[in-house]
Amino acid sequence: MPTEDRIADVWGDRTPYPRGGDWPVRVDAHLAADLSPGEVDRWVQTASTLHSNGDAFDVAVRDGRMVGVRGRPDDRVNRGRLGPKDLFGWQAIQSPDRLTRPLVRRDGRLVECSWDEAMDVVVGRTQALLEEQGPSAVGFYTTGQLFLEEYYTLALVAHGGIRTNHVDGNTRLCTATAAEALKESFGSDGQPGSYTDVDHADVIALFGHNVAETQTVLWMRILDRLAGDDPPEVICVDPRPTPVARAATVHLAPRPGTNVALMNALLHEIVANGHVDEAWVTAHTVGYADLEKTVTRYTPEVVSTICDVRAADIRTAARIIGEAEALLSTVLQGFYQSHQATAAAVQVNNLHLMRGMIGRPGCGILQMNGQPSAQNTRECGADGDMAGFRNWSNRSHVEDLARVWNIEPKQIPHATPPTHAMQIMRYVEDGSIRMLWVSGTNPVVSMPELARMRSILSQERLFLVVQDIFLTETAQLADVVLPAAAWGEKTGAFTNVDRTVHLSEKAVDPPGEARSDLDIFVDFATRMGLQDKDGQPLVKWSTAEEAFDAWRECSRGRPCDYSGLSYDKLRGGSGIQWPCTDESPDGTERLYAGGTFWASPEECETFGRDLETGAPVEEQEYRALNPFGRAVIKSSDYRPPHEIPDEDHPLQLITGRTVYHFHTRTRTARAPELQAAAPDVWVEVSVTDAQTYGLAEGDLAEVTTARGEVRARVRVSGIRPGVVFLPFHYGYWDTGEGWRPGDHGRAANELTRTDWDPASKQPIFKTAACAVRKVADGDGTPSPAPDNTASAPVAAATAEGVER
Ligand SMILES: Nc1nc2c(c(=O)[nH]1)N[C@H]1C(S)=C(S)[C@@H](COP(=O)(O)OP(=O)(O)OC[C@H]3O[C@@H](n4cnc5c(=O)[nH]c(N)nc54)[C@H](O)[C@@H]3O)O[C@H]1N2
Ligand SMILES: Nc1nc2c(c(=O)[nH]1)N[C@H]1C(S)=C(S)[C@@H](COP(=O)(O)OP(=O)(O)OC[C@H]3O[C@@H](n4cnc5c(=O)[nH]c(N)nc54)[C@H](O)[C@@H]3O)O[C@H]1N2
Ligand SMILES: [Mo]
Repeated sequence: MPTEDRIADVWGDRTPYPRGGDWPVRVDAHLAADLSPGEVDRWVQTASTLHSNGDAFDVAVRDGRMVGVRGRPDDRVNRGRLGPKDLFGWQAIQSPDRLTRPLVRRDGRLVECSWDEAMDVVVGRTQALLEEQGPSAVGFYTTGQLFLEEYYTLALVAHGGIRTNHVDGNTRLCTATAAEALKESFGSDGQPGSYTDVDHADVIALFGHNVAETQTVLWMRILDRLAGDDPPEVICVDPRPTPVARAATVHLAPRPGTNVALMNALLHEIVANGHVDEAWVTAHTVGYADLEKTVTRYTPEVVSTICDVRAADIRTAARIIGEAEALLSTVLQGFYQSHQATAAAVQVNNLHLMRGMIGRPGCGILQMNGQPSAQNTRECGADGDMAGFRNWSNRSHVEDLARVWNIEPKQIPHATPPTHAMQIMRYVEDGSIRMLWVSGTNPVVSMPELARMRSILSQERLFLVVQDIFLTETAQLADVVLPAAAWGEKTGAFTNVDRTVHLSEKAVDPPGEARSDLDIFVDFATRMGLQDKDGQPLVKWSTAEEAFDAWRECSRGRPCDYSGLSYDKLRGGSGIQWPCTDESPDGTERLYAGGTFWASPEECETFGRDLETGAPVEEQEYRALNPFGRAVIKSSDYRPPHEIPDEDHPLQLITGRTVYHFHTRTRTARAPELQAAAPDVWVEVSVTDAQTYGLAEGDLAEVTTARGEVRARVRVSGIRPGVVFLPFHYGYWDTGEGWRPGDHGRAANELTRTDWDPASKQPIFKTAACAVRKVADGDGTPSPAPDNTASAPVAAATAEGVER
């Protein structure tokens, strides 16, 4: 099919395959208009940085410019397939409005300057603050979108050089819960499963995960199984009629924020139906007795009233899961961005542990990541974790990292837990963090409660450094803006959801004076004169490959062991899954194949937390659980969402994504095909609520919470009654006007609240109480919402017979 049609036909043609079969190759490609493959100078190997799936492809280069992309048929992740953002998103990199020179604020305005001037200002301010207040004055807020080498360098500079523990990533908003849930159950971060589990599963359950729009190629794999012999049953848990819900055998559409109750009912049924693998549970886990007791109360009838889901549907889903021979589960933001995020995600792990379904073909758990390199932020410790999944509370782990970095253990701050992003912002607000260095994230659009974010980040007393490829909403508030080289303009490695490591090579030069994030961090370390304990430079590398090799050593012997990988090995062929060592030179398909976990007190990444309060578990308490090599089953009672509807705000607001845009759209809005497919914000309401509030398709509505208002045109969709959905992609830069106090915004985060899950500290983007009212009639045209996705108009959905 012509590539242009891949905007309308997101998933392309089917290549069916049977259970246990090999997923066929299908090579997707897109070349700039009027170019033929023969006119391409060279193809350069890379993978997608517009989601977490790790789709491998080559970039076409002609006359020093990117001119297209082509999927890599040999790669284990995508076998040549690409999604719409992969096919069209690269164009943004060559947008004429890229940042090309550093900027500093003079007399209130950002003006261009040289790198020397910019770095002098940054270094001067850092040194002054260290002298005046010490490391606690300095914070770093990074991303899940740089390369592994960049995070590892940043983690070393921040933890080992500046010695602050105010270090986190936007992964806090994204996959902090994935990490926490894996640590709680298995002792360490690291995805147990593999994408090849799709090939073998007879049941695939998706919990709060719209994979069809957010990892389109993984969904193509599932669609191809559904079109082949012996297809799997699909269970979908989502309050919206997503494409996943439409393909599901059972769609459970719970009230937002009731996931733990629903999970407990499923677990209750697994127990009641005798579907627990008791021998496996006894041999490989601790804590089951508690869970059995906790779930007794959660009968389908009781939970049916909490979640507003039919008891019969819960029973059907539980029976399908209980009778599965090979269950694959995925979990994402519908679970993670909620008040009981970790508690809910852990119950999915428990489902697998109770059924002994882990570590064998088809029996995968994917506590999904979202961003392309979120996994690396966590592995390298740029999110505040200790590099290599080491344990902050384990003295010998701190000593071991100090050995790798050649510094004294006491130089690595570890007396208090690392500061999470929401707390970093709080410290900035109260003035104790006086310098914040933001790299690769746009918090003025993506963090909760934007009025508060704007006031925090525009304070006079704050020294704000923003390192980005565009002059974003956040960069506009900075004191210094550092222009970064983007993906395609620099080399580095990164790791997808199923631990597949890809190399991304430099294809073209960065614009103007833009430099890679790696160069910038190394330059900062050099100018600061950061040293190890022998007076040698703390950062001992300058190229990406040297940084990668240093990381291999840091990861050696840890769960995320990269010691057997090298750039050479990652060139050509397929990406490779860690752990990759001398003993497993081709990588490792599944973790925990032998039912032994990274959970012994000596090895584990954390002793865990109380899921309800977030209080850390002490080492003695953890030892008493006796998890030596055994997984930990942690149960949890359901608690209602923190903000529940009332008279003034009778509806529930959830927020999320559409297939065509990536986050704050700095890249997708600059790709014409993607921007045209979803040009502006909309709000989804149910037929019932449309009637109650007198709303019709295309009307202009105002959505209000206790934090603010957003105006958007109405899409009447199949969303469950009582729930309103806003995409969070739309900030203000391409509306041509900046934000002014009193403006009605269009960013969903004007409405969300400053609140988080106690265990993972991930903010709650998916439950708020809101009101909706009509502001003006529509002009007879439909809202700008896409018609072929979760936001499909209810009429179209009915015409296809796919009504909820
Ligand atoms: N097209 C596209 N793809 C992306 C991204 C993007 O911006 N655009 N971003 C990437 C990133 S960083 C991430 S983290 C992932 C996110 O990927 P997803 O988690 O799949 O995306 P979301 O739309 O945030 O949320 C998923 C679903 O959660 C449902 N939901 C809301 N509240 C609840 C609830 O209380 N319970 C349950 N069970 N479900 C609920 C929503 O209806 C929504 O369909 O996507 C990645 N891929
Ligand atoms: N309401 C609501 N809010 C949400 C969510 C939600 O579902 N609902 N989801 C949350 C989630 S899961 C996420 S991941 C966040 C995402 O939130 P953000 O991280 O703020 O979103 P992005 O737009 O991806 O921002 C990445 C920035 O990095 C820049 N960039 C790209 N490449 C490079 C590079 O190589 N170097 C540097 N230095 N910069 C680069 C881009 O231009 C962009 O400004 O949003 C969160 N916020
Ligand atoms: Mo994310």
